[in-house]
Amino acid sequence: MVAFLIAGLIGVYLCNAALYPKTLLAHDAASVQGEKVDSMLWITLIITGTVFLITQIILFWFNFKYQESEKRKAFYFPHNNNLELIWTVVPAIAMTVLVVIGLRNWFAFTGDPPKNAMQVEITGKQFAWIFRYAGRDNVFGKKYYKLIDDANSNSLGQDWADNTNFDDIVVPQTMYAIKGKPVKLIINSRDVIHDVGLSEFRLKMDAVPGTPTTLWFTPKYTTKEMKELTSNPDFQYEISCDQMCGNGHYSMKGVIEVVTQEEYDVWMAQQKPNYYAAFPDKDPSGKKPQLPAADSTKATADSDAATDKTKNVN
Ligand SMILES: [Cu+2]
Repeated sequence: MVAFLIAGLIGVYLCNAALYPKTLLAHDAASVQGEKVDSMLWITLIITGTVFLITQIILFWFNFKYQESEKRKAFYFPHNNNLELIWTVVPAIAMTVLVVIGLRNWFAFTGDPPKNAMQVEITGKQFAWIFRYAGRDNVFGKKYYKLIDDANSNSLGQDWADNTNFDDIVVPQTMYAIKGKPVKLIINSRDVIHDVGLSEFRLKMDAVPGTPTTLWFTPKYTTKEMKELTSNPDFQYEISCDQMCGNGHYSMKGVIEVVTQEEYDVWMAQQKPNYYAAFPDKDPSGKKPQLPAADSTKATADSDAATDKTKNVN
């Protein structure tokens, strides 16, 4: 028993030394909110770790010390109210404190973001992510799932009868966020339940068809800074789908590019409203629109088709 105890504790120490650098805890959270998640995790680990060590040491030591012996007779000790009270009340208080801290953070992350927050709509589908920015008017146009039409540059089902849709920008796979600026994600799904998993930011939220969910956070480091912090030149902020959503689940990866305000402005200025992808003849620049790769098959809907579509919508 004593040998098991010592070998076990040494094993725990060695595993921790070998594997800790590979865990996310080896570098700090990349969002302000993530720091609170980390602190909750550490508090939980310290409380449960301390209890684990004390109880395991006592368990193994007592097994050894009080092993069967001819010279000793067992002491009959069936019940003690004080002991029962202590080991019920102390864990109950500890659990309550942990749950209350967790709930407060949950309501903060899923509640209203600060006024200066930007908003990005993120929609999961089998097996990719689609992002939408509200454009100049700051209003997301109406969507309707029956209008989803990948062949005609309408991967989100934007309702073209609603003119707040005309400036909405739709981008596949990679979204842009700004260092130090809160970003609120409005999370949707086109088909099954997905999950926006943001391990570097220490947050995640399910994407549920028909029920938008939200989450907001403030990125602390740009992608470039994270490459240096993690000493990994290929570092990306990854959105991993954290719900088993079908046979392509493993490949459902999105990217968040965190940049400075200036870099963001440059990027945003290059984006074209999705309306022009769906109706190229309405594009004032007259150039062939740059389309998301997934939709590029259809850049050339002629104007008749475009007019028909508007009628259908109406
Ligand atoms: Cu998924």
